[in-house]
Amino acid sequence: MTANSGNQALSTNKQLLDWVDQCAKMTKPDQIVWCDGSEEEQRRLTEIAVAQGVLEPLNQEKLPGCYYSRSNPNDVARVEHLTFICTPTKEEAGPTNNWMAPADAYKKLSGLYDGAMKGRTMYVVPYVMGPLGSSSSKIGIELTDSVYVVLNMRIMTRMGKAALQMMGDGNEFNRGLHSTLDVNPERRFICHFPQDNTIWSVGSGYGGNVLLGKKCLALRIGSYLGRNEGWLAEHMLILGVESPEGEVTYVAGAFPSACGKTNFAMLIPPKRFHGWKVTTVGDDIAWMRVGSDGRLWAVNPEAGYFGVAPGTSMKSNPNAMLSVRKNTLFTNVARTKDNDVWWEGKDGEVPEELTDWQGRPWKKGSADKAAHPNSRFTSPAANNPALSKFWDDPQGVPISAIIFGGRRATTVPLVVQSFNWTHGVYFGATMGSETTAAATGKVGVVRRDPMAMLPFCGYDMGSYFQHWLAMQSKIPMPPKIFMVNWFRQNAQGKFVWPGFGENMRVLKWVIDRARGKVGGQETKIGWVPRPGDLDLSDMDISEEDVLEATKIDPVEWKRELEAQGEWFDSLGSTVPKALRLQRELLLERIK
Ligand code: GTP
Ligand code: SPV
Ligand code: MN
Repeated sequence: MTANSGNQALSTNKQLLDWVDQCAKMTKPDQIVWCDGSEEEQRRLTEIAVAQGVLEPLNQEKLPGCYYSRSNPNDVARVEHLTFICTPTKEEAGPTNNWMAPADAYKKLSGLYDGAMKGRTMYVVPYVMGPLGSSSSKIGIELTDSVYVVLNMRIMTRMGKAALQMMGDGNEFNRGLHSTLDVNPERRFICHFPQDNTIWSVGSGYGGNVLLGKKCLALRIGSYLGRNEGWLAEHMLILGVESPEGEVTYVAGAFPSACGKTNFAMLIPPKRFHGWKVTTVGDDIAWMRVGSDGRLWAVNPEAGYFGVAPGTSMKSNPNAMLSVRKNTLFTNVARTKDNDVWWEGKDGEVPEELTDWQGRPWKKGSADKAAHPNSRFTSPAANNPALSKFWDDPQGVPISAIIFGGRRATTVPLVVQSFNWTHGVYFGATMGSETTAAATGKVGVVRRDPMAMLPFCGYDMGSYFQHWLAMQSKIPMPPKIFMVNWFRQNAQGKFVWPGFGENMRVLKWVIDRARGKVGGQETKIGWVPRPGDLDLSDMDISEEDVLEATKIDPVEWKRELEAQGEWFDSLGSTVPKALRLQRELLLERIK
């Protein structure tokens, strides 16, 4: 590529031009290319990516418009230990985030950015998070030297001219700078400057580290903006449940990474629920604001799915399988002889021979996984057969229920409804996942992941809980809050609840409760379905497993509440008194 062969700036916004110029002076790219988001551009960039070996075409007959990418084996997931919140004080970032002083972070990363784009192209990627024309949406510009990032951002966000139009001459946009550098973990940092609406990412080329609109802007910076502006930026799926009569109820749900959001958002109800339909609004992130009608309204800031491939099959998630048949980028999955994709848990026979995610020959029966466990597909929302009519609606959808779900082998029952908003916030604040017998010596150790936001909250966790509590007074008609657990295990380590499509049975109770259509039974930890309330007909599950899945064991719960107290202690003095009081009340009840 020749020097100065870039294109004309697509904006006359002075602040934007100055900032791009500043970043170019520091990183010294050979050329600057402004992205317009057009199909022509996508074709051109795809050709460049193929020529560079960044993308490889897959079998175009089976998978039209699909390409394959392999990341550096040292760069296969988000790096929480290298992710920093750079607020003026450490207290603002709180005890659960890594912190660097802004001046130190800018200095350190400036050193790494110096000349980092020599011999490379700097792409200027304008994008909108949220529906175009929505007052909830936010604009970002990502400067990146990775054509892979550009092509992924084009699927995951509303990318191109529309963002520049929305921005006009304004100065309110997120400034994201990304350089892949030499993909060395020693020189990898993901730094957030909430006060400056700025993100600096170096040394990675993968997922949430580099698709800056996603976790960095929509959650870490988003949560900070949400607190200041009175809304919620959450790691939540959004789905609609449509009854045979056509009544639609919207539900948002927080589950930690790789704990089932995409699966739940695309759920296909079992035969028993003939006439019922679940539609997807979003599978990972929800931005929620109070509407003029007093309800909580949610938009999905994203435009695509960056979904976990392993475990995805026509049995577990048909809508995801149908979504990845065209115009999809696959990263770190395995490949078949005829250039199709494969991963553990995909339908059909395990192929005799594959090329694994590192490009090595792989044979059936090998102890190594052929696809990386965090291998992913990037596909446009428009591909999803279950896509909600309202997924792109500037107003969003009104949320009737919020579900918090951890991955708990013990203690937490299939479903519980909170007594009230504060108790519901308590559910979210204390959720987590348990290490299982698979990890020696650590059975039953719970890693808390409040609201599934532990790696994504851009400020102090106790203050975030306080923001959640304070939202109550702003929402005249708040959603009901539930806690679920699809992952309870029996003594043999087997999941007692079949999950996936069968989760519809729980979802049905949740929406009926939210609409006041069904009763419940009060227990010491919340409301649960009465015997018979949960529709278990035509289901392949033993009575014993149902009991195990729904059991509330006072001994386990006493231990749990004590552990929750230690969790709050670890978060320090900003944990709201109301949540500590909530714990004491629950402990009194359980004793
Ligand atoms: P991120 O994209 O990382 O935020 O993940 P996610 O929350 O969208 O998780 P996803 O839906 O991709 O699910 C990840 C894995 O969880 C799947 O491969 C399944 O193995 C498992 N899983 C999802 N739903 C269920 C369920 O209902 N029951 C059980 N037992 N496992 C599930
Ligand atoms: C998650 O880890 O929750 C993801 C994947 O959704 S990433 O975009 O890499 O954060
Ligand atoms: Mn996620």
